[in-house]
Amino acid sequence: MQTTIIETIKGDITKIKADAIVNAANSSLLGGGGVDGAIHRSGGPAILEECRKIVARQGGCKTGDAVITTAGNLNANFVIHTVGPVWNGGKKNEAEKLASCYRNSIQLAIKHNCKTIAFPAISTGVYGYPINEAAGVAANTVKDFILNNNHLEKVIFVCFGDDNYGAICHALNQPPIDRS
Ligand code: AR6
Repeated sequence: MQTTIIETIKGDITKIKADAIVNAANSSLLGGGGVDGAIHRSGGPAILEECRKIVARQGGCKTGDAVITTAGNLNANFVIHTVGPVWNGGKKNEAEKLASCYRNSIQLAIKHNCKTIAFPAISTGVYGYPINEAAGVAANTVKDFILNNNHLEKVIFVCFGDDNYGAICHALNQPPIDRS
């Protein structure tokens, strides 16, 4: 049985080559700051155009859900837009909602025959999810998923900063690599 590789890198997700890259969007799907802004800026207007069509059809995207669009000019075939939970102290099902983001994004990628998917650290920016807790949810959810599913070749965690990178390496039990 083929096994899925989990790779952790420090960098900008808009530069990553993967079948699908994931966007930490908001429920309006109409763009924002952070990684969302970066993806729309680099990918160009085709992404927003498709987001608008999805909004017209289904009225946005709920927390924990995911939708898929073209990746426009990016080095990917698709952008999967998922909406992470806003951190609210941890007692509002934030962990379950964050886990749903990872699961639903992977399921959507597989449905579209993707073999590689790249994730940013969903919810850890504007939405305020503590970095270590978020890394634990991300690592465990992806590990659980690929234990019972062999459709993906590679899952890439793309960390913008050292803190996120260290947290995800720790959560995955992978030694951090210093490429500086
Ligand atoms: N590549 C990889 N990671 C990035 C990049 C990048 N180019 N830019 C930022 N990050 P955030 P959220 C990291 O705030 O917390 C938006 O306005 C960043 O360092 O982008 O889920 C949306 O429209 C952080 O670790 O997303 C929503 O309104 C992580 O990506 C809201 O923010 C997520 O930070 C969503 O908030």
